[in-house]
Amino acid sequence: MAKADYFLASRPLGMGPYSGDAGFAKESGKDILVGVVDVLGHGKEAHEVASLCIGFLRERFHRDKHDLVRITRELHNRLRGTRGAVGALCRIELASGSLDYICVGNITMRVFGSRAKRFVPIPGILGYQTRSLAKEKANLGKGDLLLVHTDGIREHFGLEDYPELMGGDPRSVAEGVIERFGREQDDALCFALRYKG
Ligand SMILES: [Mn+2]
Repeated sequence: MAKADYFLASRPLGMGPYSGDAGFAKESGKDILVGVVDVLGHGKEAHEVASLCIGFLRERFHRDKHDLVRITRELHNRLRGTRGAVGALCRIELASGSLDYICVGNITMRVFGSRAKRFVPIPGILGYQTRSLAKEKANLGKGDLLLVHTDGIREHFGLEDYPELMGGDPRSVAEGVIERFGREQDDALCFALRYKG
């Protein structure tokens, strides 16, 4: 049985066609790799930079998925001269629920469940300036829900605002979070992962 279920949902500003938010999630042997970016601004130009980020990350993770600090620094360098982006990278080890992550700038990462946690991002903008980058660690418990979302979604909601969050499958959760808490003035993207232990 799968150790985790996950889904990535997005909704471009004004229903599209271009979004400056982009993400990917990929199972790779014993782990799941996740990347989420929010490029500054909106529209076609932001979308092009977002696609560049995801292309870079996919290719980069294919070569080496362990050194998140190095990958983030390389993405930072790759984005110099562009409008810049904020972003989060995660690697979730399926057997243990161990989560390595780096989150730079205004991206929300939260865990709901037995090990509820709100992660504190490193201040900065990839392509411009970041504080010194460091990988951080957390652990997911059985049944925990990890959310990674952009600032096109209000960050201060709780279980009381969305009680179905803990029982829902990742697709309904990711889509439901955008529907309920998405801001109309921005692109929105939400990754949801349920760890099944
Ligand atoms: Mn945004």
